[in-house]
Amino acid sequence: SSDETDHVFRSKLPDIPISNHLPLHTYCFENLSDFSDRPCLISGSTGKTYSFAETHLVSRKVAAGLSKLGIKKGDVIMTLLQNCPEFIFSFVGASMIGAVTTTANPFYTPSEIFKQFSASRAKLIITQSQYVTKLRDSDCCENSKNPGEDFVVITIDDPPENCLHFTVLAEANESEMPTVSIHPDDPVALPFSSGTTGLPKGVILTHKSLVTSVAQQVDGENPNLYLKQDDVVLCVLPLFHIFSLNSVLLCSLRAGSAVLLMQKFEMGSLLELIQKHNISVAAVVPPLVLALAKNPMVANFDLSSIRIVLSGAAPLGKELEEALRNRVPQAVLGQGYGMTEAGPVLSMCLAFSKQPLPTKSGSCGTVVRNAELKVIDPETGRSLGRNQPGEICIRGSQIMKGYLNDAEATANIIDVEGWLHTGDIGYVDDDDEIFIVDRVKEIIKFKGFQACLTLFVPPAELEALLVNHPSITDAAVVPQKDDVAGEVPVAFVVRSNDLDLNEEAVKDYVAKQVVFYKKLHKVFFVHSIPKSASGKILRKDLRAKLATA
Ligand code: AYL
Repeated sequence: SSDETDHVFRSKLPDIPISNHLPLHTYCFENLSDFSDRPCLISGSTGKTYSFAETHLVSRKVAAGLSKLGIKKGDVIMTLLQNCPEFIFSFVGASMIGAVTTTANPFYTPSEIFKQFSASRAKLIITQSQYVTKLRDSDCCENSKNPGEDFVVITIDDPPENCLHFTVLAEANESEMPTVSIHPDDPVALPFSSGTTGLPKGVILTHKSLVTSVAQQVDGENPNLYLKQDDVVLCVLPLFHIFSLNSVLLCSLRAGSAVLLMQKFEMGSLLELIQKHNISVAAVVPPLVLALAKNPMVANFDLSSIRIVLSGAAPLGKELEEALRNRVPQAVLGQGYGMTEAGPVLSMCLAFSKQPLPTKSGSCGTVVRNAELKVIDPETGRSLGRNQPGEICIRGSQIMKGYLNDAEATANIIDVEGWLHTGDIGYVDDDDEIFIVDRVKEIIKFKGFQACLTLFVPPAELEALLVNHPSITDAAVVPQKDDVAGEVPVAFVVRSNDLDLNEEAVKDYVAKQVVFYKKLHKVFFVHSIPKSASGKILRKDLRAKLATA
């Protein structure tokens, strides 16, 4: 289909000039002098506060410290951290010297961490002492390297043997920070995502992508997501995930709002912190909305400071939205829709803008400004008009540069005209609002309450583990509906001869190697896995089988 015949949807807000020639850190701190003494980072657990000037200074020190440890432009560092001020100093500090941060999930098992570490070729890890054992775990057979010897490990608390303390970075001399020239197309962040198919892959987000995405949200006369200097923005979703990193942290830095950091989710402390710090903007995910709507404890707290609740990362049902409205009647409730590869934000609720527009419950917003969105027929690729569901595609300077070292996967998701194909099925209504109704991608989404996020389970990753088992010849993993988690992974397994291999043994085998939310909930033994002529697993058939089982 040619551009002329495409139905392209745009924001209702006019395009704005975007300073995406600037490096990300320069852009984020561009207006620093307007609010240098205001609170920037507040630690929820200790109450310790860093002003914008302090945040900027410590980040420069970390930049100098990283450089002293040999980190150069283009090098990758890995954070394996819960939310904490050091996360921000590390990310921004790395950006300042043109280095790239790959953000890893500390709940991951040693082998999952090792896969990300080696795929990203990280040179240094910043973590907490409790996770250092994961880096030297002998269960992780591929890992013949030793932390502290073969790569630098820095901990933000008491360093175990061979590790350095974060002060080597935070107390470095900022005047020794090298000057590097950064190109807008240079990478700055490398989150991992499995996209629409296959194994987790590094998503290359450049300075230009992230500056564009943040500007699409908070810049302009009438910002789509209007954050003010006196806002206190809740940061309980993990910063290793792009939702929190972009829409909470980077947007707040740019706008001059304070970020209230919670290391991990706990209902009682969350409610206390909302009340104590007058949290005004809360970025949440549906499982957290459920907790806020249903937990009886909530009634004992004053939540009247909240003016915006931004839900994202998974569908938020109308009923749940209504239930939350009863708890925070003064707040504007709405959604953002994002995908790591898309930079990440595709659409945002227009009731969050400075001059708010009316919006509908259940919508995940309107496409962000300075971007184009279309909906295509997944079979023919033809673009569709309003109210017709199809695959959502997005184009603009915010989308990823591509997958790390995977030109084929990149070409499969970004077409020659620059459209990124999301694998989400949705439609745009008469008022430009986007509704997501389904997914065509193979990915399983687990609503992980403990991790306070909705988390991806890449079926291909579990299938690779399963066929690695000596008694398994073939396997397929698909989602099964679950009341609590939304979806959980279940496996169809073909045994070789060993009929002793039972369901429990297969579950245990997988459970030992993966983070909790990737564990198999059921195993069905079958004689063969249905496949297409080209060898692709017919996931639809297996899902249908489950539905009737
Ligand atoms: P990833 N409603 C339904 N599904 C959603 C929504 C939503 N509001 N948001 C995300 N998804 C699904 O890479 C969808 O299938 O990034 C999408 O392709 O972990 C997939 O999640 C992407 O998952 C924001 C608001 C970021 C949301 C995000 C989401 C990032 C999730 C910034 O401001």
